[in-house]
Amino acid sequence: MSKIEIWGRKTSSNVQTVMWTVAELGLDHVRHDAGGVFGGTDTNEFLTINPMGLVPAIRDDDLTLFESCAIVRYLAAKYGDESFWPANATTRAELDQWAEWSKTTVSKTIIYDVFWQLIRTPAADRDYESVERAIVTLGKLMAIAENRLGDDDYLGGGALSFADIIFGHTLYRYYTLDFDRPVTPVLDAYYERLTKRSAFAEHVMVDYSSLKVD
Ligand SMILES: N[C@@H](CCC(=O)N[C@@H](CS)C(=O)NCC(=O)O)C(=O)O
Repeated sequence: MSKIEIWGRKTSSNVQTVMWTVAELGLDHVRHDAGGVFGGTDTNEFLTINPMGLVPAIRDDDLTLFESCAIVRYLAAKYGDESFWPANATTRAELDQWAEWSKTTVSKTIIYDVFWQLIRTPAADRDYESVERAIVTLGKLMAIAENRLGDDDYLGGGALSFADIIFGHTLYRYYTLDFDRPVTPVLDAYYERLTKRSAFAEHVMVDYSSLKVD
């Protein structure tokens, strides 16, 4: 099997989902810096792989893919064990609903409504009222996660799955951005558990100060 090629800068949260996955699954891979200051996403060669000109994108043998969560699901289905990607359709769907909720709802709120405003938008252009509203929404979403996790170590119970990757990677930004968070002891413990995983520490806990604009 040849190395899986991954295009994307390590500061991108969407790239981080893919990097965290390949590391958890122990897959032989190489990452090419692309996007942001590295550029390289507007070449004909790259646009053939991802017509959106965004990172991440991957090549695994003859297959090329874009869209971070499609990549995570593909890698999980091909290389993951039973706990990471359950074969049973019902068990997997129960996990996938949390993955989909994380991508469409949690990520949208953390990354686009809060992170983008506070880190990637010049101070003069920030809409602090909309950020405040998004932080309130985020509190409600995290209360849902708190309730879901309950006594479980991970979204699937005792072991990490693809759903934890799609949900958990957003927590590094959630816990490191400067705003007041509601009291969520279960979620705090879950995040703490993730930070103890070497793959999470290496690929998700990536300093994003280089992205900050004043
Ligand atoms: N829905 C896509 C979004 C991809 C996306 O927006 N990528 C951002 C980085 S997080 C990007 O490529 N931005 C332009 C750049 O970095 O040059 C996915 O999940 O992969």
